[in-house]
Amino acid sequence: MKLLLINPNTTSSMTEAIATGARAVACPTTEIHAVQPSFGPVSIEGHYDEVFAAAGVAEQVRAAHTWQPDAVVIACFGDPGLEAAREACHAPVLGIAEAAFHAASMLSTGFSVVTTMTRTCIIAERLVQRYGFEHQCRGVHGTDIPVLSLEDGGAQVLDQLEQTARHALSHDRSGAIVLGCAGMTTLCAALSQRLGVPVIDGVAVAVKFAEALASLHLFTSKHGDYATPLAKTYTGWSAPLGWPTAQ
Ligand code: 2AL
Repeated sequence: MKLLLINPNTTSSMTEAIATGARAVACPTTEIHAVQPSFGPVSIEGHYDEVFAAAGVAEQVRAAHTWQPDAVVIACFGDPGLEAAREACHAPVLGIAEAAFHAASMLSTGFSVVTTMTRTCIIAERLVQRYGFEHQCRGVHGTDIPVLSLEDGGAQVLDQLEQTARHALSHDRSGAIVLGCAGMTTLCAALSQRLGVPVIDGVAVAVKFAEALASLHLFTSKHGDYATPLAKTYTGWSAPLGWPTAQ
């Protein structure tokens, strides 16, 4: 199968790290095409960043149309542009936060999210509400580790994530940890070993869920609000992103 993996930020080293993590868990027959937007923030750490990241996801979904992916994964914990991508695609589209919440709720009665900047906690909390996981998510915890420090942060980053996760497990009385950033994919195995509880990397579970849905020939419903976007003229810098009549 062909899987389009979108890193919604514009840091190519992060796109590569996410792609490496995704390929490590994917079936040998899964071809992963990892992309990032041509514009937008180098990391997504707030509402303002997220607006441009969502537009970047739309751009990449449009750009990959001719490649005809069998599934799409949006690899940022805010799931930017998820519903827009579902309108634009026939293939299943998965966000890593939504996928991680589903996986965590199958592995424990309650989970905690450990994320990057404390200011992003509200984004995860609102996704918990939107997706209906209020009864399973027992807390969202910021570490104030910037997204781009995850990559080369070394032992200090791992120690800080472990410390926050241990606090979350006891404070929230939760049984599993959801990693709240795609950039944490490389740290999942080490954290899992240290904590001895399920540690869920949304990138990994989204890739496996995507493979499962695609192998069952399931697709995004075009009946109702995920119908293909209306053909429309877009103006200004977004002009190339308007939905054409011939799609
Ligand atoms: C993220 C993420 O997954 N990628 C990014 O740039 N920001 N999420 C986060 N909570 O920091």
